Amino acid sequence: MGWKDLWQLWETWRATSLSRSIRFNILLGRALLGLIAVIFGAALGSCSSSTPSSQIANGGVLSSQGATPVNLKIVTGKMDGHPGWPEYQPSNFSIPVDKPVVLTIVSYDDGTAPLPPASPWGMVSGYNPANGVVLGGTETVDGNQITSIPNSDISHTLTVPRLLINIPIPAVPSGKSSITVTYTFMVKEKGTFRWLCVAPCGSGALGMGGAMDTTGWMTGFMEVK
Ligand SMILES: [Cu+2]
Repeated sequence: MGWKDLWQLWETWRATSLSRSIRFNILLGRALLGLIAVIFGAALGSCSSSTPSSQIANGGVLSSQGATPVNLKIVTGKMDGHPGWPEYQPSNFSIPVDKPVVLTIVSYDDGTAPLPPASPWGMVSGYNPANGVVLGGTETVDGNQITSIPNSDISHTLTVPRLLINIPIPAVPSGKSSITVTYTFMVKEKGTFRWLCVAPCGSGALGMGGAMDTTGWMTGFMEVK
């Protein structure tokens, strides 16, 4: 055995032990990743189990049973003493975080503020995994469950852009003095979220001025706490 052979032997041994240690490290890495995945999965599991599964059915529609009631009304400009300025009362409201809420909106407004035919704001929505809204998706109008209102029948909306919440409110039909809309949802993130009406119910040529343009009338804040 000459120097070259010894050198060759050393190189071979080094190469195999090196690749062994790399292989070992990869295995160790995989085992650690697996362990992290298991722990993370368990944590996620325990988080989602804080929401009773019986409250979420039909792809996320919450049951209104046991939900916290929050009541709003929409009055006309005549009623609030500012003709042409319809108003949400109250315009600032709060809801509990991570709990089902039934929002009831009683509107006395029989005027429409039609949306353009292609507008998506006639559809009820309320699902945004990024912000943790658990739903929405349907609303009731005088007790009937619906998922959209024809754009030509819209009077107002309560829209929370950051949470992808959209609650269309139809005009009060003739022969009735009010219309009642309910919307059941849950927000899993604390914060102060601006809501607004997206139907052109204000003043000016486009209907976007006045009440539409003024916080406290057709726009305000929902606090989740
Ligand atoms: Cu409005």
